[in-house]
Amino acid sequence: MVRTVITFGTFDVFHVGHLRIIERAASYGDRLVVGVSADALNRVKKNREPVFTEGERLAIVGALKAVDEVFVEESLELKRHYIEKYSADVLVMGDDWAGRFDELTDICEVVYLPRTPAISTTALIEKISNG
Ligand code: C2G
Repeated sequence: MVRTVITFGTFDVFHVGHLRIIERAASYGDRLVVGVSADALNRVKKNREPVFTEGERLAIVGALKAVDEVFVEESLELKRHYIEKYSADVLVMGDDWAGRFDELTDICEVVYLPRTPAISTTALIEKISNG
């Protein structure tokens, strides 16, 4: 039996914290599916335009060795639907979301992994714009 892992994120201005969570997520199974937030979802969630478009973010995440399949995550409320659609056995999320998806434990395992310290898209945008 193939064990499928699913994870979600915006993955804007792709950095090593993103890479590490994707690689750790992949280690929980045989196949990793990643939901990449739509531009519209990102506007609602973070109140800003992503630096890279959803097409670009999908291409970057989809090219990673650890990733088998990518799709556009249209809404935060559709996790159950995506887990069923991709037959995921495990949902992996960063611990900034700890506890938020526990209601899904009736259909899959839910794992929260610690974030990589001291790096974020927001900090990178600030660093780049301040020169
Ligand atoms: N991450 C991490 N370490 C960092 C930064 C991010 O481990 N230093 C993880 C986050 O915890 C998340 C993933 O990388 O699991 C993607 O991060 P974001 O792009 O910030 O994702 P977010 O906007 O939180 O989207 O449905 C849930 C959302 O789509 C998650």
